[in-house]
Amino acid sequence: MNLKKEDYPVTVLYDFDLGEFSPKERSVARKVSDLSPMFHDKAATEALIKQGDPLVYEIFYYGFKTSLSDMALGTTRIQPGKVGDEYYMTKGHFHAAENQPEIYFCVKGQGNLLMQTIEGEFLAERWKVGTISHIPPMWAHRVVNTGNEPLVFVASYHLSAGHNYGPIEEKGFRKLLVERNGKPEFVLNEQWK
Ligand code: S6P
Ligand code: ZN
Repeated sequence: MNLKKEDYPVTVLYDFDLGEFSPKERSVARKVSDLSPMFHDKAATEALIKQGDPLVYEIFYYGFKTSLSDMALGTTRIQPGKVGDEYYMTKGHFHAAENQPEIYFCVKGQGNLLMQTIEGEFLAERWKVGTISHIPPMWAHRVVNTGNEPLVFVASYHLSAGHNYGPIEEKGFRKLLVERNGKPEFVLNEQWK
């Protein structure tokens, strides 16, 4: 076997307080403006963007690419907050490769994992620290932070899974998670038809 540099094992350290890997590899930050098609209250979205466009979440990830594999590890840290009455959340996506699953592991905070098929079958899992969810192929996935502290989760997936954001940008998930009387509540998303 002719080993290349990328074929050697890699070990990283996960910082539970920060919700980040060390050393850091790549990171992506998403602000309210990056999610403007997603939040249902367009006036509240515009107002927040004008007030400084706050950070909603960051993604840190390692693509452990070798000559034969592309297993990846990501961690996502969603800030607490709302746009209007709707809690901060990830954009949500299908995988571009239709046979690709994913595992999510909640390590900080609380919230919900929303999942949906292209036909519109909808499922939500309540999350607390320690919850591990398997997302089968063909299910779109989004995480919503309903708590008062950052929600952090670790994801394991293949880089070649890719992302397909189109259907979610267009009409979202069937249900929205909004605050009613100080508590999270699901309401029907009128954009979903
Ligand atoms: C990748 C995996 C996560 C998300 C991340 C942000 O398959 O599901 O790393 O990319 O949580 O979510 P989104 O919807 O903005 O990509
Ligand atoms: Zn994914």
